[in-house]
Amino acid sequence: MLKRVLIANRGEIALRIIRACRDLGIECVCVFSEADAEAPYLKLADKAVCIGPGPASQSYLSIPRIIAAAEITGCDSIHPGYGFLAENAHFAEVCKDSNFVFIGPSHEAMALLGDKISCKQMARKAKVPVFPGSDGAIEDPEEAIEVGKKIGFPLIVKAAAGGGGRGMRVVRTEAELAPAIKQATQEASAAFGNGAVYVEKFLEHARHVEVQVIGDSHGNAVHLYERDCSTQRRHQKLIEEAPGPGIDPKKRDDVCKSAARLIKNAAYSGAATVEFLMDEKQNFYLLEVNTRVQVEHPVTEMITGVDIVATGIRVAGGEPLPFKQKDISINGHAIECRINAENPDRNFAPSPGTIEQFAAPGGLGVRMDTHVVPGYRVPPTYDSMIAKLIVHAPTREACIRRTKRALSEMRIEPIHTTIGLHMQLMDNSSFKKGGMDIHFLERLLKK
Ligand code: MV4
Repeated sequence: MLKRVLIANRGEIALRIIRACRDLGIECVCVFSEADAEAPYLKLADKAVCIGPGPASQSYLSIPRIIAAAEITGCDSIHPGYGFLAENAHFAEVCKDSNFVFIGPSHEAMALLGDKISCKQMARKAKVPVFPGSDGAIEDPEEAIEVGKKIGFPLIVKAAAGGGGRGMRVVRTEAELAPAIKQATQEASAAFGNGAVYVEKFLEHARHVEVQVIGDSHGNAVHLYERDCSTQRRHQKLIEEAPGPGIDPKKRDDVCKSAARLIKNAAYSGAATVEFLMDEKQNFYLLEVNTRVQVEHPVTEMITGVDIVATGIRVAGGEPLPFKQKDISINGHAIECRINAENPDRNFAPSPGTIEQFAAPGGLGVRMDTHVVPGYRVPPTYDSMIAKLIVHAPTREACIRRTKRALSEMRIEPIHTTIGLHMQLMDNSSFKKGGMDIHFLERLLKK
């Protein structure tokens, strides 16, 4: 059992982890940068330690400073949250070598699944559907041309070390293929220090369906059903929901079991998300595995009743999963709206500043995960997400109505936010029908 967790993150997810530690009766220490020195959630931790100046490279991304903070405060474990160092296998290894439990997978499992080429190989072995394409890394553009001849265009070139939309290139003709591979290789070497690239069939119209999974160190792996995250702009999700609207129960079973099989085969411990693209016929193909707790984990918590963050902490401490697959079922529907300090009318330009008026919605089925309080100053230094509204109801229709009700109760002023856009989306006919694909929001914003 873990006794004291160092929280190596900030904002709403730091608060989410503080709450999980409190619920488990575990102590927690939160790090902070000079830009977050006044943040109110720090008072809710047992202790808070300043680890450096605002820029993340000198604070939340500094491995020596975080390890030093854990040592000084007598922590036995480190929770990375999401973003920053959460998917850095070197950091996970340094934690272990410094005798701290990393709350997440082993660095080996993280590296295996974090590399998209080895992840795809693992998936093939586990009989998880992947896009047709090159067997592994492309050594010579000729190989990719052969793939193109065999499976046809369009293709997509992806970097093994990429992810979340970074290091990708769509190729529509054979002539474009060799230059695209050359460029992608150069960019990937410069950006990730790993120039390995691969090609696969490019799917034009698809939904983003991802499966929440969790494993323990005793070989157990359970899925917590899927989320639909198709409503996104430039790879930034805006709305997530669970379960995925319109997914056939047979397909659901198939995609969720595939995800659980993959992490079981990888001997994975902790929470993970297995991302898929799903076409109109509900065929699905693996995209990548996120080896961390995700921003949108609350919608899954609402429909399953599982505390994903607390469970991740318990399995990191060596406990077996406290539930079996048969104990997990879907109850109702949940929608998450990301509230960002951005101006949708100015191309989503960041809108930092002091929040003078702040009113959070409430009532049955309404959850706000936020570190914001009245008078909070949103620093310009970090990600613009300031709150997540999570709404639960018996059906999707009731959930949309309740989300509108909650959005209408919410007040965040005078900064610009995405609240108005969410209100518009809840009234959008395509959204109401559940007919979104990954290009839906960008199409809508062009109009
Ligand atoms: C694809 C794809 C189409 N075909 N792979 C983008 C993020 C990264 N996780 C993978 N991505 C994509 N991979 C094949 N074979 C389309 C995308 C994609 C996308 C995926 C999920 C959510 C939004 C997206 C937006 C544009 C492209």
